[in-house]
Amino acid sequence: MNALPPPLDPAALGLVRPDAAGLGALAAVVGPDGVRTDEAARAAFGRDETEDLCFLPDAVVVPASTEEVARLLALANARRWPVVPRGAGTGLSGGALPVAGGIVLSLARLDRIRELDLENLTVTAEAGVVLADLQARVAEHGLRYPPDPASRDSCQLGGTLAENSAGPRTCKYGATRHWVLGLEAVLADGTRLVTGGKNRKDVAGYDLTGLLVGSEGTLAVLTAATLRLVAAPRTSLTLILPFPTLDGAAAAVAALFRAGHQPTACELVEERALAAVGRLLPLPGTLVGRAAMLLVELEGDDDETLLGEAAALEELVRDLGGDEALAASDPAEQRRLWAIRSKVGEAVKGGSIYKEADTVVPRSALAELVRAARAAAERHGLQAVCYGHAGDGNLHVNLLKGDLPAALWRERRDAAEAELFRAVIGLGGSITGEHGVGWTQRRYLPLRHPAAAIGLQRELKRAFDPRGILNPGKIFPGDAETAPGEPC
Ligand code: 2HG
Ligand code: ZN
Repeated sequence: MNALPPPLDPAALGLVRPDAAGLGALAAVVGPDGVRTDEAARAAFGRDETEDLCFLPDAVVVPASTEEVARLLALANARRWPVVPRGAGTGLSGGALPVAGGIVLSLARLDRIRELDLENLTVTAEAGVVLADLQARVAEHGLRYPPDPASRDSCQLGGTLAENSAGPRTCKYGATRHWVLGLEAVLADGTRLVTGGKNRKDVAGYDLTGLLVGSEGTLAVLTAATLRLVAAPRTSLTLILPFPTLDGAAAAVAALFRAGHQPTACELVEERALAAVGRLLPLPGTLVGRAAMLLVELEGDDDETLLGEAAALEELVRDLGGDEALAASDPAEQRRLWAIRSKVGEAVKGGSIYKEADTVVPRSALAELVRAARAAAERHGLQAVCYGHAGDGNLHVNLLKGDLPAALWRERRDAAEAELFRAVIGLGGSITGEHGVGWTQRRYLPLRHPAAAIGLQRELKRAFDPRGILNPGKIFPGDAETAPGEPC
């Protein structure tokens, strides 16, 4: 069994960790190969993509059907075991970390695309389907499922539903929630729940589908979803727009939407992020030493229209002090330009322990957000590196540890991050745009919501999960931690 105490004491939450007899009862539900308690599995499922955090679960359980999910939740609820639903573990706010021990429930075996309905333009798929596989399957029919987080090649549909995942295309299409017509879910006590369906409109009662999407595994286990599809555009053009000033880049973001452009993506990389990515791959000369760049993706059905739109955009950018654009419509060349944006995370985080703040502000406050991030970091002797989805006002701010001793890093990190989030709220923003509150942002929830709104959300949690077995310790602040995460 676990040598380390879990950081949240399950007993304080009214929960119990499964003992050997309990694990035997689980095996009776999912079969002996559906339960893993070996060190390797516990270590692998004890971490996700969130910084350097790791918390060992007591067991990893891998059911093969919704029926098995229902039976194992009924058992866990009766015995008050913590249950942490998990997709591929690509989350960035610790949503899938078993912080109170207990069971990690992997949905990986629920991996069927149940139906592609070409009449209604919907697809119904199970939680364990890898997002890129779903996208490829609908693309065979000239269709698109628009949500496209950076983790598309490994993340599972269920994780994207639980986190209401977003990514670069959100400025045109909206996040995952906009594309979900219905859900199949299992409640904490094992009750199966079906919400919505294939109707494009349905205002009968509260919107449970909308509530469950983005509930971070705390209200129910999502096992399948019916999703809306659209026709895929036939052609695209990628533009890189270098700027000598941050304010110029920020002004261009506001101006291009005001002028009626509707890019599929509008991404920003500021100078420190550019410098970091320049250490990983060769940057085009025009980007070296620039204060910022925008990456804009235009999509449509004919090249001529896109070229006309690109020319208008370039003129607008020049008026705001921007430099000459780089453009690509050839897929290989487009991938090369996109790499300058998509490799930033790897470049920034590769060299240092870090803390990521997933900030979002109204688009008009983008430049102020970057300045606030830099100021908060510098006041505490740290460096902030910013990049992300400028079209949504959503920037990922990475605070870097560098070679600071661990204790000093933790102290400075916490102070700088709190200061940053206070500034973000002052700008009318929020404490997370797309990565979720999870474990790492929960202490900041009271900055974002008044007590009455948090109280109401806690009541919802109690209504869905009266014993609090589902993903304990997530979203809500205030549960006592007994220890920090341990390396494992
Ligand atoms: C992105 O926008 C993703 O690239 C990941 O949201 C952000 O680097 C990250 O952590
Ligand atoms: Zn992002």
